[in-house]
Amino acid sequence: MAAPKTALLEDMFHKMAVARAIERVMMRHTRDERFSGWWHPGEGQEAAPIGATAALSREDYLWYQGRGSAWAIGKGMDPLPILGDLLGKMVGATRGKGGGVPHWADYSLGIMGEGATLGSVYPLAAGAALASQIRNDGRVSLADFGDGTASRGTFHESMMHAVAWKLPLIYFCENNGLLVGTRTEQVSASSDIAMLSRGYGIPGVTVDGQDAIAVYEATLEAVARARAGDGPTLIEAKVTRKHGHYAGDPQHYRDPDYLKDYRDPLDLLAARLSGNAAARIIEQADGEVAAAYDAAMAAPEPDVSVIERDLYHVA
Ligand SMILES: Cc1ncc(C[n+]2csc(CCOP(=O)(O)OP(=O)(O)O)c2C)c(N)n1
Repeated sequence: MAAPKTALLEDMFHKMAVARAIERVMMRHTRDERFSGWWHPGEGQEAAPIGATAALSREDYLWYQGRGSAWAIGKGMDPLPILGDLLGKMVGATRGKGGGVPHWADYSLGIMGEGATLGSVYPLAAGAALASQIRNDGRVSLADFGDGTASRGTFHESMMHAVAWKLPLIYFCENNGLLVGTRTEQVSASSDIAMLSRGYGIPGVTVDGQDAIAVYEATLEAVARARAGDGPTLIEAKVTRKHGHYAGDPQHYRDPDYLKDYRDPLDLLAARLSGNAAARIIEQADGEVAAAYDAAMAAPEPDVSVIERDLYHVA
């Protein structure tokens, strides 16, 4: 496979730096007791979403699970609608209805929303993949989930049909080894999620989830397979959850030295950029996020006009 071009590497790095800056804003905002919602930190896990979404086209469908903001950033969302939702403002992607939890969606970018009820992403993504297959529109669906969520029945139920019908679908697991404070091997027959693919006869790919380029290349192959009509791929990105399950989590369940082998995904990608590109991009990203935060803070609260928007109704 040809090495990714400089413009792509810089774009991925920029998106990772934006997601990282949002992390800092949200951690600070939570510490200052100004945040009424729940922030599930994604720091350290940015390479997996950014590498994976770089391999998707704008039209492809994404369902994400909701740690950090990098899936939405990777798929093309700006920081303002993200922060706007977290802060419960009209400028948010759902006009503040997320109210502090990540429910960003933008159908024009293929961002179909978060699977906050864990395991909901699989049948939704499989349904969209089935629609794409019927319409023959060439779109691929990606369902992002955590290792804990691989144990949901919906994983297997959707997989049965997705494999039988060769749906253009990617099962993308971010395996950080933890579900809240429980280690995966305490509650699951296997902590290697990729091997679940064996029962279904599809490729199960394990990739270094700290390395955005490795994730990008693995996802490109899965996308090509899906578009060619060869069906689903299961990708398992091994990642590190740097912080607690939620901002403020005291993490009594972890050894104090759990980060001794930590490799930061931004550092790994920065090493592939030339000159002062990394420093320049970080400064730019920090400025963009600071401006978006100020704009979101200054924006109006949702008013009653949004109450009935985005709801289904039967006429
Ligand atoms: C059906 C359902 N059960 C429980 C929860 C509460 N919950 C939120 S995140 C989480 C842990 C998920 O672990 P994992 O899938 O490994 O993702 P991670 O948090 O590690 O990114 C749980 C149990 C939920 N949101 N939905």
